[in-house]
Amino acid sequence: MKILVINGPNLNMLGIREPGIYGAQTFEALEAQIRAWAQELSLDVDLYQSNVEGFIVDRIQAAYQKYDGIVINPAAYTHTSVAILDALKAVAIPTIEVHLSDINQREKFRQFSYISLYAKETICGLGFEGYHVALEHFAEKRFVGPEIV
Ligand code: CA2
Repeated sequence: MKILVINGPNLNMLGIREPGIYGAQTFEALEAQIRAWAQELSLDVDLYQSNVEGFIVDRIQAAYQKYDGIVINPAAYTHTSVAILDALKAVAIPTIEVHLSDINQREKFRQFSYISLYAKETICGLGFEGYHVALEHFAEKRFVGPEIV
């Protein structure tokens, strides 16, 4: 099973500032952890990070018919990006949204997610473990096959 993990803007800065919200571990540690979990779960995983909305849209479009699932932390684009929502709908790949922090307990502007309008599930507030839970959902084949929403 092929899974694409996408991380959005500023997540590459993890561990550098705001450890109280996002933890003290680096982005490199997160990517290493995701690769290790994917291997344990026998998932074939590709990782992508970008600070640029259009590049994320391009990567999602390039995933069309090539992946069985997407795990995405769109970071700040969660709250603003109809373009990323539309790209996910266009490729119709089952998607799980992950956030390190619990966006529902933060500022009002973080409490709405465009991506949740498409995602099968949104996992919030578990830190790095949220990506593990998302990968487990795919490994357990909870969401199989494309759907037109
Ligand atoms: O909780 C999450 O995972 C977020 O997607 C993280 C985003 C934020 O905009 C979302 O509302 C929730 C922020 C990404 C990382 O931002 C950093 C800021 C300073 C230092 C390190 C990372």
